[in-house]
Amino acid sequence: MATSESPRFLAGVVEGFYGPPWSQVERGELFAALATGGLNTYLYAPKDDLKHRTLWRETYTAEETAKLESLVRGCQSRGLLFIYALSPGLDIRYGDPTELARLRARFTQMLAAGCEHFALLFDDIPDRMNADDAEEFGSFAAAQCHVTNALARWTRERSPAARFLFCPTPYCGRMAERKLGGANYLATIGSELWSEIDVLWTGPEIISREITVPHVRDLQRWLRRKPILWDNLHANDYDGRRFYCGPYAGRPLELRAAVGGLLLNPNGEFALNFVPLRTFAAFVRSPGPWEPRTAYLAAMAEWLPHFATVDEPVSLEDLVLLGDCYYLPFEEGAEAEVFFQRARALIPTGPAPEAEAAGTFLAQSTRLRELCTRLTELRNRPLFYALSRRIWELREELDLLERYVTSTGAGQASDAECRSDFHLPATYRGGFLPKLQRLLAQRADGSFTPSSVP
Ligand code: GDL
Repeated sequence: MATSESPRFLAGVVEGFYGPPWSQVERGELFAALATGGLNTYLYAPKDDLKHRTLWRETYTAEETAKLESLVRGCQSRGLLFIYALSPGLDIRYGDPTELARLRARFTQMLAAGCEHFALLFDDIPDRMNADDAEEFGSFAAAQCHVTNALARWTRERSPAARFLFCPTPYCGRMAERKLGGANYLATIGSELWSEIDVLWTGPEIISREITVPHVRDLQRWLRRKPILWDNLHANDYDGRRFYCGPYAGRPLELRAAVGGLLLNPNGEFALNFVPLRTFAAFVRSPGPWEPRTAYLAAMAEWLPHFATVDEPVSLEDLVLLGDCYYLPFEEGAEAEVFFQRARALIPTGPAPEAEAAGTFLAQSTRLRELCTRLTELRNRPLFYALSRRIWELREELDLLERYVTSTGAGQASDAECRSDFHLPATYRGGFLPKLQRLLAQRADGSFTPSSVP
């Protein structure tokens, strides 16, 4: 079997985000991209697939099994590891043997579908057990080890080459510091979880700007094994307005030797993951040095052919400008940052800005706004549908800023007012959610305060 010579280092993608899971077609495209990029793993863990979490006890129908079987085959035919994950943590009774039987029933179905590798995930679950479990196991970590060890041993007997992964309840540095899962959680995992089982970890934070070698080494001391990174750098399920097409960044190349694997949990919209995947694959294989921006520009050039429109082609310069507006969670791309600073300098209440500065801003804004309009004519409709809501909003904001700068800028009366018939109260930035968002402002240190403009 293609996957029996399992490479130890796992590098690939975890479909582990909230929201609509990827389609079979998208997963097929993913497997092709993983193989092309020299990656070797796909971890199946779609949060909002009902049978992955909420209905974990139910077995699959014949139709569902057939779909999963075709995914397993799709991976195996390309030499990729298909790892099947189940998340029973919302309501499992850890000490109840019938619960273990249910987990085994699901894994039996997957073994029959040809799957060899498995995972149990305990992220994002209530941080408590029922009274019986508390009495039997004493700690949350011990209860999870009991179930995971039993299932992993059972799996190994049936699939000798099986890799088995475990996601702890505190799965990042901040959660561990806050003692999520109880005192000594990670130490208990280190000593009680079977040493053959790998542990997933997202870094110092859920979304980690940087992941350093010392951070991972420190964790390794607790876990008594190298963690496998579940990297949420490009995940966008926590903010429907954003997506990330910036490069894999904030991780040194040396990290590769300090971890047991690297799995990227990217944008929920499959079509938006071209650059994240390309740059991630390049990072995994890079002989060094690693220059994220260079990798980004190279991947953007490769992405460009996907932007054929019915009419005027999109230029690489325009695509980079757009990509820079949706770069990474903690930074804009260079061109978007310059654009923003320019816009900001034009908005303050002070003296009218220089005509030249306004002119530069207006030219760039028009370019970006017109690009957003041109993208409605993309031939690749899945790509456009993934972009459309975000770039619609971007276009609206650019349009307003241009009107503002034109009506209040150089040569206009000092009390000139800006009004727009296209940006009317309640329809523009309207609705319940923005109203709620205006109630509290977040300070730079992360704390919240009542907003001055409710
Ligand atoms: C999480 C979830 C993940 C989600 C991500 C980003 C892990 C282990 N779990 O906490 O499903 O996509 O944040 O929102 O990362």
